[in-house]
Amino acid sequence: MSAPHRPPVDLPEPTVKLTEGWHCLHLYYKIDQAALNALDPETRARGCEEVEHLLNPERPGAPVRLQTSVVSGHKADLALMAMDEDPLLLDAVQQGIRASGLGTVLTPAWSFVSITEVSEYVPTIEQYADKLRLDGNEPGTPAFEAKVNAYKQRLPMMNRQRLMPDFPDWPATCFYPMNKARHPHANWYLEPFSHRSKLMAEHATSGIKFAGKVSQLITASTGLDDWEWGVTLWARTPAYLKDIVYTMRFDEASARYAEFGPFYVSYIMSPDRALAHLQLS
Ligand code: 76R
Repeated sequence: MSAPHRPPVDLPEPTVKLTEGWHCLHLYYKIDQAALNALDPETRARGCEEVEHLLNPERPGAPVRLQTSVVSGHKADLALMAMDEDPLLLDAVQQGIRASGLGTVLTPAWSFVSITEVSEYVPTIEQYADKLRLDGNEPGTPAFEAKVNAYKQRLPMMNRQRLMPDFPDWPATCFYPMNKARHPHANWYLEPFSHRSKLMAEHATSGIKFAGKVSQLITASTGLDDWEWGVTLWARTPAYLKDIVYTMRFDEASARYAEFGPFYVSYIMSPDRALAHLQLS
């Protein structure tokens, strides 16, 4: 008899949870007015209560992040963004909507599945020190050490925000998926790491100029959905959404290599306000 199969020791236990970070689900719904007209008043009232409860981020069993917003334009009416270590808690929101009294009314318009990650282009402490040196900072000086130490202090917090993000308290949000091109004359995946890293550093430098105006969350979806990343932006005011995306079009990482899917702009509201705004409740 052959020996029982033993996995190599460094593999995690089989699980739907991530070894680090969270699952992320963006859901978009359209309202079917004919289905709404067909609901009896009790089902409609019950449906609103059920959906309001389901979307309450404070309810027991809610995903650790749950955001409701109202979409501008005809692509959709209602947008939900949910994150958790357990993908089934995210799916439970989707199934809860479907099974609610408003299940025939809130019809799926689009969805996007992704996970959080720390990008391979986030500089390590050594890479950060190298960059300071290249920028003309003198190693060994108190100023140099202070900068390196500040980055050392900041990095764990920054990585935590990438993997388990807090959502900013801003009213406007935009979501779109993107790829990096694989064309004969612009193939991101054939570029050496050093070149990709240089372009992403330039990209980050242009992004940092929007500190206080826009907050971004890049979630990874290669192998999970039809695009490679999801870009979630939150802005203090909607014009900053336009400003940042326009500005980044000139970064070589975007100008040469980025491909974009549909853009969904939405305004964040509490679930009860969203249902009232959508004239469901
Ligand atoms: O995570 C970090 O903040 C470190 C630097 C950084 C990385 C690694 C960074 C900074 N980004 C990174 C990775 Mn970004 N980002 C986008 C878009 O519309 C477009 O043209 C592109 C969509 C925006 C608006 C944006 C904003 N970024 C990535 C990746 C993953 C690439 C990979 O891993 O291969 C993508 C797809 C992507 C796209 N980026 C920033 C911003 C902003 C505002 C910043 C500065 C954040 C800050 O430090 O304040």
